[in-house]
Amino acid sequence: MTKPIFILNGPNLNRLGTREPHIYGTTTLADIEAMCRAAVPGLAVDFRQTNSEGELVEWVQEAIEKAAAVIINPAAYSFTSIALLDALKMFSGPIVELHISNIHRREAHYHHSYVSLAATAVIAGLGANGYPMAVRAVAAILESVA
Ligand code: DHK
Repeated sequence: MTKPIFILNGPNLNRLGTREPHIYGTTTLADIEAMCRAAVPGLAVDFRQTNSEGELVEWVQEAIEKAAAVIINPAAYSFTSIALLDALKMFSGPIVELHISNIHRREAHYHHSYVSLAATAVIAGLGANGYPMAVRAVAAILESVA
């Protein structure tokens, strides 16, 4: 696979490790990046985080030409951003939406994700382990269509 998988992370995920550990655990984003890079040996991974909605939209636009697949934890923008949904709708490859926590078991404002309307699949509630699982799932999808 020549094109990398883009793994995009939204707002406040740079604080993982100390941020509400009873919900998000103590695994840092750097740990998660290492888990993703180790998940499928030889698979190219482009791992990024931003607190900016506009930058997340620009990265999804960049993925249209440059990525084989997108794994995205949009964090709070999942529930607010039609701009992010519109950008993801332009991406033709597999899209896995990922949440560390089970958003459907949390407060009501976390129950409706716009991003899910463009996602191939959604992973929620598996903690940091959801990330390497998403990488393996995406690799299997890409293998099956190769
Ligand atoms: C992360 C966030 O920052 C929240 O806004 C979401 C998501 C859940 C997560 O579980 O990874 O609600």
